[in-house]
Amino acid sequence: MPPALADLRLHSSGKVREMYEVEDDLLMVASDRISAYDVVLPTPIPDKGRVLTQMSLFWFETTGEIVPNHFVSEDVPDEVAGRALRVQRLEMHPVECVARGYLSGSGWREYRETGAVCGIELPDGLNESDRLPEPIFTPATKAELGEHDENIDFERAAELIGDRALMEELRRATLELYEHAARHAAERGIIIADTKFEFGASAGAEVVLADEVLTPDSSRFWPADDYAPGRSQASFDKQYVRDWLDRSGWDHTPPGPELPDDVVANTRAKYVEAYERISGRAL
Ligand code: Q0T
Repeated sequence: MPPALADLRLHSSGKVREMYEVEDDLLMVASDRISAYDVVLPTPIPDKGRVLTQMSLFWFETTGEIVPNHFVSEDVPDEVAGRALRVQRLEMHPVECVARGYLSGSGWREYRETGAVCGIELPDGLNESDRLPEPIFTPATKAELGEHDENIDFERAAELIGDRALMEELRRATLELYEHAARHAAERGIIIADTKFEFGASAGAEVVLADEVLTPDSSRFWPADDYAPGRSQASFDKQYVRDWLDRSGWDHTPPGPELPDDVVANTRAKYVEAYERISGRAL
């Protein structure tokens, strides 16, 4: 029988999720909190934690041939049932492993300023949101809470990891996972523009996929039927929230405003739709 959440020690907490210690493992708990413009809003989105957890689980179950992962079981305390996973505790590798198939966010910003992203030279004349000739590996260093991750080149990432062969394995796993997931999602009408992975080492394997994976919180999901390069893209999941916030006049300083019921309901429906389209499972 799993313990009650109140009896577990907090391991770490982020803006929208927490990790607890359970014996030799960790409990990864996703909340219904949502952030927009880097601010956690006061209004939760019902079932968001369950959607993100079940989406990670779908990918853990379907990418085990590409790379082993930290998933152990869904045997979790009743109060977090469906929105928590028991995972293997790993020695984390201190580099954020990002794959990009499209030019957006910090990738677009860096390309505009330098013509390259993380030291990878790209063709001239690319536009915002363009699909790249092939997916690229763009590592970053994890920032302190409140700061943004810093893009670094492969050589700097290898120095931080302290093992070039291991860094090459992390790049290979990152690009294989992204290519597999992006192809799967595209067949279901969702563009995964980019995604961030974290890896760690276990006693048995140097490269184990950790964290939440290929969710709308760790990736950019775009609706394929609205895709048009040359501008920023609608977010599959957060577009109702962003549109409403933009019209609210909020200046992006905390605290954010309470969301109206219709924005909450529409946003919940988009998360559920993303999960059901990608997994083929009902929530
Ligand atoms: C980690 C050991 O703390 C984090 O997020 C805040 C909720 C990120 N983080 C995860 C770990 C993991 C994982 N995942 C693992 N399997 N083993 N540490 C460390 N930081």
